[in-house]
Amino acid sequence: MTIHQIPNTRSLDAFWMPFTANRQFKAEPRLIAAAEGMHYTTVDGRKVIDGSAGLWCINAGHGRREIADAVSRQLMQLDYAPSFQIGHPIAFDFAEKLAAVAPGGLDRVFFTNSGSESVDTALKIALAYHRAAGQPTRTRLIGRERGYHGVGFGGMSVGGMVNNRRAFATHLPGVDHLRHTHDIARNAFSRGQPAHGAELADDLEGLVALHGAETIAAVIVEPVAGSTGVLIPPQGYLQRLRTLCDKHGILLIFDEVITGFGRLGAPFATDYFGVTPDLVTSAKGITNGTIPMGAVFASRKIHDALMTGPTSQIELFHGYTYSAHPVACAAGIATLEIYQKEKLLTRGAALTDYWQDAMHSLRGLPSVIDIRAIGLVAGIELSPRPGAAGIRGYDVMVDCFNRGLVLRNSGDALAMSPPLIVERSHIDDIVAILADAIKRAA
Ligand code: PXG
Ligand code: PLP
Repeated sequence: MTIHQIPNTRSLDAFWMPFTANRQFKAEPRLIAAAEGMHYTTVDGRKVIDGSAGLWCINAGHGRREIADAVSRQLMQLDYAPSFQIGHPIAFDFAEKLAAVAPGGLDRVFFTNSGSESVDTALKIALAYHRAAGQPTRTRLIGRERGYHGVGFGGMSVGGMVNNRRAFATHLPGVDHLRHTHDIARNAFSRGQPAHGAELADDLEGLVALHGAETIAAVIVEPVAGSTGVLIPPQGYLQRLRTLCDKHGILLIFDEVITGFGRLGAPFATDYFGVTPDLVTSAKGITNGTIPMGAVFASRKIHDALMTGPTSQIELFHGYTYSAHPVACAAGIATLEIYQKEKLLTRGAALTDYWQDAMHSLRGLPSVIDIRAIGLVAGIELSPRPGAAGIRGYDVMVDCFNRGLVLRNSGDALAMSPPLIVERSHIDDIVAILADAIKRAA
């Protein structure tokens, strides 16, 4: 299958790669040496278009000088200072700037270092909130099938990706799941939000009837599920979930690690869908992927409920050594400035029709059983080879890499989320390479 063998002189043995088939990769490595704008350069000098914005994180494109300069200045001015009982100004500055673009006005910001940490933080805030608000029996957490919420024990437990769960027998107790909303039989080849499936939100009524509302702390969902192949919420689904959470006193958490910072053509999915949760998790695009960072956005209702008791008391016993790392804050401020100057948080809205048309032009190619796109993200689902689920998707991913395109495959679903600086000509390149690869993998 592979047409391109990378000359490799270094040992690949020591690095145990994350979420990778290590032995397969090391037998035929794909190595990237540099990046600029919309493109990577491989170690052997080939230009490859970045169709997935790194891992959904390089929203302003690669090699942004403004971020590099801000990071370099910050390293020499204040490389590190703690945020436990001592502070540094840039953390407060960055939080204020984030509060100004906060999803749904959730303007209290808790810093983490990744999406997984943001998820575990949000789940813990939800539990602490109910305890502070006099409802300590609300400890149950509800996730959704085919959800991805990172790899911590909390996120894994509420997540619904089977492979991420089954090797690790121990999960949080008291977790339940809504059914996922993916329904090719009714919704294949929908443009934007599919028509059918809002009633799946009523699963929450069933769980309330089963467990009792007084035991349920929070529901966490991705507004658009990314990692499991770009699953777009049916029309009315998120609104219904919000209504049911309100009815039963349950907090709603949107995991916007992927959808945050402009992916849908609005600053956050919260803004795009006009549904405001109680907590929003983010990471990735917050620093344009340059320095690891994440943030949880909380409503004032939640934040203020915890600001009670003696003022000498630590209100939330939670935090990371690197929460609000000054270098990450510097990268984040420079990133927000680029987003604002280049209007990247809403740029996708003007391109979304072109993007939709381009993706839907692949309809009719062999093995393509569904295409779904929203904002600047798309999922293309291929039929599995008989008895070999996921192999066709993997083959297309490798073939694309060899011919100049990076995309992600989740089994036989291909996912694309280009940097938000993408131009029409790049979209044309992406579709051309992808169409060829899909034909070859037929
Ligand atoms: N929540 C969501 C919705 C995510 O998409 C996380 C939490 C965890 O974030 P960290 O920073 O801990 O990885 C994610 C991460 C892929 C892919 O190709 C997706 C993610 C990460 C790596 C690969 O689908 N999403
Ligand atoms: N493990 C040990 C032994 C530690 O001392 C710490 C932090 O002080 C941690 C884990 C947590 O590390 P972090 O704050 O970077 O998440």
